[in-house]
Amino acid sequence: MTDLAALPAWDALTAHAATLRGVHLRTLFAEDPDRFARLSFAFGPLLADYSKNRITAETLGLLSELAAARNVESARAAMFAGQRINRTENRAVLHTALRNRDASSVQPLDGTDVMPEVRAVRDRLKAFSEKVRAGAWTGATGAPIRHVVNIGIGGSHLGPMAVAAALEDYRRADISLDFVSNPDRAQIDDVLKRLDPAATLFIIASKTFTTVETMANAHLAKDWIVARLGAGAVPKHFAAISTNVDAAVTFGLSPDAVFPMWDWVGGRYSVWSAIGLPLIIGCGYEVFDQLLAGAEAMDRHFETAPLEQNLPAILALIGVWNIDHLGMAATAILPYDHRLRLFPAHVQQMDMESNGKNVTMDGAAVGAGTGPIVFGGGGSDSQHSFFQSLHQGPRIVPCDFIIAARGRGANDKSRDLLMANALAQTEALMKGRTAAEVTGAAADLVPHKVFTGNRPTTTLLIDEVSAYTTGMLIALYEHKVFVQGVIWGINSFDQWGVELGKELAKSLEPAVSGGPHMEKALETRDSSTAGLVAVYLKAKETP
Ligand code: G6Q
Repeated sequence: MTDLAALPAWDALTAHAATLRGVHLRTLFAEDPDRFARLSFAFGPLLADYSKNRITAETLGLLSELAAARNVESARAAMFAGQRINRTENRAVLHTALRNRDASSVQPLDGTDVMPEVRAVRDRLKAFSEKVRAGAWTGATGAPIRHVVNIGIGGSHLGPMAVAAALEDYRRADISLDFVSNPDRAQIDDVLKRLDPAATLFIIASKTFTTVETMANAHLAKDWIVARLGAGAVPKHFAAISTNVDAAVTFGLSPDAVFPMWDWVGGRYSVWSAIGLPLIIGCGYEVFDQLLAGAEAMDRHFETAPLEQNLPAILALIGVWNIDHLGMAATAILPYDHRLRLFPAHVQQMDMESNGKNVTMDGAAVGAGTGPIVFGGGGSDSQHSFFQSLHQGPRIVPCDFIIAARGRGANDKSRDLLMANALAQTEALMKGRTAAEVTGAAADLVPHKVFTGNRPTTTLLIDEVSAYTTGMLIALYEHKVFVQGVIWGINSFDQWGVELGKELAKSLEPAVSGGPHMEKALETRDSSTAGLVAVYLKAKETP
């Protein structure tokens, strides 16, 4: 693979960035009254305004040349065709098949169509969730299910949890939904003390069914059921989603309540699979289907639109420009909508786990900044905490503002307040405030009240937070991350950093538990790690 720096398009972008360095966004807006119209994009219920980025028509032209030089279109085709583009794990990447709702569509993988299996699992999810919702799948005592607890972590947790928050207005009020991920038993204990065991269904969500945090919580939940309802109750109070169906059955689950997933779905891309079961029970299959429909619409757009009119590609290329040519290493995701408050955590995992890499597919150094540091939070709350740094900090952080024009339910003044605040922030970050514009301040205070502005933002305005727009938004970010990975030449679909954590924790466990193998487990450890283990062992003995 050609080095990025050796590409004429990369050089041209570097030179172009130098010419734009002294140009303020205020000037770009003043010079072009049509800037918003030219640099925004409407797609169904979503409008993306990227005009408040430090770009011109020339920037977008050069970025298109970069995309052509990196063969983004053929990489996109390879993903949709089910090629094994996750080369380090020799896997295809087919989360798009999971939201393919066209009854006649075919998704070949190594010569076999995966769609019949996908449809069969959807049918099973629908039937199972309907039984639970109708009270036909009961607990062991015959009580209807009134509490669902998802036990998972990472990709088996963040996606469904973020979507559950987004779809709160669709959820049945008489079935509570909790998400447990932390092996600190304080979390599961806090949840369990509110629940009636006879009416509780646990969903063990684990692609591998070996993740230690998830398995520890699954065993705590099982012990809790067994202690209260007896061992025979387990099959009625547990469901599971895994590629490791045998392990789930061995755990004690009824085969009817085990739903498969496939190695061609990455954890962070799996909310569309059976991992969506808590959502389906909470909201009903039709709502889940609308989530898939929104994502499917984004897929068709991404798959077919030329890159210059392709929203995920445009946002991806602007991101590369900000990171690599303007030197902005982070990005903030700021939903001004309570329902989307967990969206930043999901995007954070999706982006940082996918593109937080420094070698190309060929194992060479990327030679550029890759995936940004992603953080964020609900816009209104964040405005009263870390926004100070976004406005006046020395590091410029491009921000995505996400706003819904309507609330589902109450369309009162609160919506206007959200909108006014979000737009005011994007305006302030763009314009800043010069010393001459500071009024009524003593001279020594003026520098404190000056804002440089020229800070890039993108605004995503949706009509409302529906299942459909939630699906669209998530798929938009997934494809954006994909395009960026292609530009950097990295594999966005492995996660060796996560695997490392899993391995290391396993090797340290004998040391921290102070068992007979402690000394062996500490033999090769550095003095800091060994020292901390020693202090820990002493502290845990102290009453
Ligand atoms: C996601 C990652 C990671 C994974 C968790 C849970 O893409 O691979 O976050 O989802 O480690 O893994 P299991 O689902 O196998 O328990």
